[in-house]
Formats: sequence, structure tokens, C-alpha cells
Amino acid sequence: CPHAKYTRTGTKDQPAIMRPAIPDSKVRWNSHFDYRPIEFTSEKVRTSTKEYVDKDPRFEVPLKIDIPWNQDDELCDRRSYHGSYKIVGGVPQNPCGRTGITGRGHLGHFGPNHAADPIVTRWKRNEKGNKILNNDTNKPILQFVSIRRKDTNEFAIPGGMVEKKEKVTDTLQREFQEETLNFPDMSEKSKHDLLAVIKDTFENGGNRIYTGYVDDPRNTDNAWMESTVYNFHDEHEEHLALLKVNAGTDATDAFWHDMHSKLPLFASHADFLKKVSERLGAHW
Ligand code: RP5
Ligand code: MG
Ligand code: MG
Repeated sequence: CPHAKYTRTGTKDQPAIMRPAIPDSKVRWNSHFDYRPIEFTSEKVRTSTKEYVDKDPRFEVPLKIDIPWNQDDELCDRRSYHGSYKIVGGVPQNPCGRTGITGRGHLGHFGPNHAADPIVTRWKRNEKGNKILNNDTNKPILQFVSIRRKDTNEFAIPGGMVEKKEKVTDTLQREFQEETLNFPDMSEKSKHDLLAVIKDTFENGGNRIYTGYVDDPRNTDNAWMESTVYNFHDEHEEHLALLKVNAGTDATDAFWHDMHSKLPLFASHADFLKKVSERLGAHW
């Protein structure tokens, strides 16, 4: 499990909550520390009446709420990729350590909140179609479909939350479409063709890059993000590489971006991209 290391939480609509600083050596639960976390669950999550948002089992007395921790229940999969998590004080404990915040912050579920991240890549090419090499590393440069997130304004992979009873393979396609393929004026025929390409390449040509904890700014001691990350690479500019992208729901912008280590990216997304570049022998 990687170290939980975020120091603040917040979204565009809600001010950032400053977390008490936790020295690296004190992140793990077994290190002794005079720990005084802040309890924070956003108004939106606390007052939600959506069936898919958990009730807080600590406060719903006398109405007893029994959440099937560590299991795949009818609403969502509450299992972690990091094995069985502990229940402390009636709620799950973040397996990666202290975050400075208790409660759920902006997250709907206690325990793992599952997401999926599609990394769509192609080679950067010149007008003749040859791969462009980086001057320092002499390795070819990859490009990936990137968004700028509405909430934090950072560059990110166009991923999203796994919805109620959704398969991860469906989340990957849905989020990619929603966040990067927004063409309101496109004809029905072109839309149909475009979606067929996505469906075909996403269902047949992906490589799993990572599954597990994401160092997301919304993580708390009791709720955290985990993701399944896939790379869909178009080696010969046959299908995905030809896509034109346009920002949709959660993005202010969507574009093909050169991949390298200096890009400031949301959450653990740089770690995921690094893995892709290593796998394909690309510049990083
Ligand atoms: C990150 O948050 C995941 O890696 C994924 O990219 C994203 C999912 O949350 P939303 O984009 O739906 O806010 O932890
Ligand atoms: Mg998203
Ligand atoms: Mg989304």
C-alpha cells in the first residue's frame, strides 16, 4: 500500500480543509503519534438522500445500519485491492495510513471508492508519420488523452467513479466518452461509428497497468479512492490515435498531451503514466 500523503482536501465548490500535517514517518498506524485529525464530511455527502451514498453508521442511532464491510454488496463492491481493511470505531480504517481527516470528506462511501482510469496513447509523429524522439533520452514520445479537471484545475486522465453495479470495463468506456468525446453537433451516424471504435478497442485491446489505492486529495482515514487503470495504445495510428477530443462533463478541456515526468498531474496519475511509458519504451 503506498503512503497516504495528501495535505489538504477541497473542490471548486467547497473551500479546502487544511489537514494537520503528518510527518512521513508517522503516516503508518503503528507509529506512535499525538494524532488529532479533523472530522469532515461535506454537506453534500452528509445530506444526500441517494441510495448509493452511505449513511453514517456512527450517527444513525437508534436506526442500526449494517454495512457489509469488505464484501461485494448489492450497491457497490466494498472490497479493497489491498486485502481486508480493519473496522475501527464502527468505520473502515484507511489501509495506507493517517490522512489528517476522519469521516468521508467528499466521498460517498466509507472504505474504498472504486474508480477506473483509461490511458489512451499514440506516438507523437512528424508530418512524414515518423515517431519523434526526445533529444535527451533518444526515446520516442508518447501522447495521451488528457483532461483538465473542473474541480482542481489539474491535468488528469479522464477517469471516473464506478457506478452502482457497473463493470469496470463499462466505467472505462463511459468515462472516456463523457469526459473527452463531447460533440453535440455530430450526426447520429458519426456518433454511432465513433462509439463502435471505442467499444471495440476498449473491449479487445487494453493492458492493465495498476489496481489499488490512489493518492487522491479526497482521501480520509475512513474513505479512500482505489482505481483500475488500463492502457489502450494505438501503435500504428489505426483507430484511437485518430480521435479528435473535446471536453465533456467533468472537464474544462480535453486534448492529446505529450507524456513526460514534468507534467503536474492530479492524484497518482503521474505514477500510472510512468508505468505506461516504461512498458512501451517511451520517453518519460
Ligand atoms: C482518481 O479520481 C481516480 O484515479 C480517477 O481518475 C478519479 C475518479 O474521480 P472523479 O473523476 O469521478 O472525480 O482518484
Ligand atoms: Mg472523472
Ligand atoms: Mg466523470
